Amino acid sequence: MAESSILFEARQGVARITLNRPEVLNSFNGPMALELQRVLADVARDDGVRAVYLTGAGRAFSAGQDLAEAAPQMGAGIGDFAAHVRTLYNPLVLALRRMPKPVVCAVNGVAAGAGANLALACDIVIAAEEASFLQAFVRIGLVPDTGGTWFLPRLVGSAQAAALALLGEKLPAARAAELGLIYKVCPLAELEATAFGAAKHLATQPTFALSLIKQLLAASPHNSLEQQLEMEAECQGIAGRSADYAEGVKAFLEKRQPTFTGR
Ligand code: T3D
Repeated sequence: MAESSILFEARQGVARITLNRPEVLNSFNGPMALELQRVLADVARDDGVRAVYLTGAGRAFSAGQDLAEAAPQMGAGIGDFAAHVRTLYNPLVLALRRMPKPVVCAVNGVAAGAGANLALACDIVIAAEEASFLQAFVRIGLVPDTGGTWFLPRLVGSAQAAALALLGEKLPAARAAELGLIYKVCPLAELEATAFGAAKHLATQPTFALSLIKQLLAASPHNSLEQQLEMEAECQGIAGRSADYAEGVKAFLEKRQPTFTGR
């Protein structure tokens, strides 16, 4: 039986998701995108999972859309790219952004096209020094999708975003970190320990508060200062009633480490 294009396992409170079509650099065909949508939906609902770890098998993170599937000259190709993007990629971006727990992305190699932008949709992106980011779309006559035109200006400012999207040059991971596109880089040999370690740590933290922090950060670019202050007050009201807050304060006063349950 063919191996699944998405590998999944949950342990120590972390859902480990691996893009698994290494022979085509983990590029996405339809079934793979739909399978990732299904796994993300399951993970979002599973209270036993308190952090998500996303990476790629082999030497790449993901080369984006499988161009053999998309090519018009090969069979039917993809008739309606707009519908294709709406049904396959947009739900993936929204699932990652709305995930009520942190998502750590370990970029193990090249991340191109939709693959690059899926990484940028994650909360914390750690890349191997050997990895790179490539807005490959323009090289084949397409526009950035999968949230690229939303994430890039917000992460690196409009001047860098324009150059990345229009030139389609390969951006080495170290430069991506310098620009603020990603959190940090580390040697490939340390990527698993660093990024999975971060996910394991997050899985022990106050998941409910982490989810509220994600909501606050997501709302921030659209809010005035007054609106954001109000939203912070509202979220603090909710967080202040959580079991994890009670435990956090109790542990502090008792001079011990807290045991958060995510509630
Ligand atoms: O609805 C829609 O379809 C529109 C949505 C679009 C979303 C998008 O993501 S558009 C952008 C699609 N992606 C690309 O244009 C990137 C294409 N790939 C590359 O530019 C290069 O492969 C890389 C820069 C990513 C890596 O280069 P390199 O030299 O390390 O590897 P390679 O030799 O080019 O690739 C290795 C193999 O993977 C090769 O196959 P082979 O020769 O060993 O049999 C290559 O054909 C295959 N591969 C790489 N990328 C893709 C791919 N096969 C299918 N689709 C790919 N995207």
